[in-house]
Amino acid sequence: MPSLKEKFTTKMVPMREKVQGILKQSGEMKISDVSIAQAYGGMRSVKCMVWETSALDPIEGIRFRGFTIPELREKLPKAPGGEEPLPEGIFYLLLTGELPTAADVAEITKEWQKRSALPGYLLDTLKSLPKDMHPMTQFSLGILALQKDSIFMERYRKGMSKMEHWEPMYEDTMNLLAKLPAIAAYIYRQSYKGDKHIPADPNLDWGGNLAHMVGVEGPAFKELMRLYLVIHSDHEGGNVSAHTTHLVGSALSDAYYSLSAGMNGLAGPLHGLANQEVLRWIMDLMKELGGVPTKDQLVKYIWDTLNAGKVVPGYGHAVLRKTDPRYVAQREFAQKHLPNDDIFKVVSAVYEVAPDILTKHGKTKNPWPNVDAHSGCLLWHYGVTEYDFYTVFFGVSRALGVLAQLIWSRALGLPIERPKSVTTEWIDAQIKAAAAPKQ
Ligand code: AMX
Repeated sequence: MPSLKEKFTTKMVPMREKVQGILKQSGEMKISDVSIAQAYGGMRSVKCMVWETSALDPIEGIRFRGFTIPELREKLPKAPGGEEPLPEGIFYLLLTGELPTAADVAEITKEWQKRSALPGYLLDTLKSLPKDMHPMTQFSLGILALQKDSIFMERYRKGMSKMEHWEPMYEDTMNLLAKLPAIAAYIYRQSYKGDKHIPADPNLDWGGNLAHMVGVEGPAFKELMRLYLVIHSDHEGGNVSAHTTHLVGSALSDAYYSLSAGMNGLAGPLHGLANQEVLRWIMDLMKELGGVPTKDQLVKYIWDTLNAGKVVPGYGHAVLRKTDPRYVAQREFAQKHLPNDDIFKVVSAVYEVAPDILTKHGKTKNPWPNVDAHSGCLLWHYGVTEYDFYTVFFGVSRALGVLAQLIWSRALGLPIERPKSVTTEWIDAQIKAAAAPKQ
């Protein structure tokens, strides 16, 4: 059986040739056109970057290398006795474009276990941070601290050809991914569990071990972690965490610099931090209304949120125009494992009324829930109630996709990213020139 690295090289060589051929034969063909509204409006729908690992359809949602979430829940290898896909499998798929066998996945589990020990200097860095520092800040700093061991930077200093860049990027990615569950769990236990830490279990997979080291035992939470880490892994290239990782990496900054930067973007409330904001909003709601609300109470609460000029967290999306399939997967998990949970009842009740209210409100282009509307309710159910931590789980998962793509970006030799910006004065001049009578 070829190792993951060997498998990747069999895919890389023909792909390089393919891209070179495309550029040579069709490089001048137009695939996008940019309006003034798009330039001011966050570049929505402007097709100007390449991302191999996943693609997002506004109606259908995400496909990872062509596979939908229900397909992956069926086809990716599972833990013994488990029903949810292993995150090691999605990493194999994102990197190679092929579904892994159980043996492929077992090899990645073993490889990541071998590389998972946290160096003393990293633990000292994490220990030195204020206990009340936001977990995402700690997470980003922890990833950045590991840059000291960057193989890419060491090899770059010594001198390597551009065609070799992917190889140290692969090694750094494997080292970094291997350590992320332990970093996340360390931050969690340091911040909320009296600095008492739980060592990894060598018999567990990557996601199962994250559940174990956080301190929640039992098979159901391990299954949740596996599903969670699979579905949050990638969402094509234009979202803030993916695009940031890609942009920073394009300067040949290594995996540590790039991912740490991406995590700073994930920590924004309009992006990954929305998962904690959803739980905060639901907790405030339940406190104010004395538990699970009636429909009328909930409708009024949502209107009050909107009339106060705030967003309904977990609803809306820059690309999606239907219920996020990542929401649906989590809803199915809740229906199976925690159908009578009070917070799940609130999440479901919001789903019944919020799309209609948001449509009547008339601002958002997408009144449907995204991934973050559901995840917190599941984590809370199993006892992870410190919702400021939730985005760290998202970050551990998102690393799988953005780092797989970073290896591809170096394999394809993609250049430093440098779009053209313009000033309002320049735009004004274009408008005037277009309106001027033709000579
Ligand atoms: N509640 C209230 N208003 C909303 C809204 C919501 N959930 N979603 C969008 N709007 C508003 C916008 O704020 C904007 O208002 P403005 O014209 O006054 O500026 C208007 O509707 C148009 O926005 P849009 O084009 O529909 O969305 P967008 O592409 O600009 O932003 C997103 C997308 C996700 C940031 C936005 O829907 C939002 O703020 N949602 C709530 C936060 C959230 O759930 N974020 C997580 C997204 C998923 C993820 O990245 N993890």
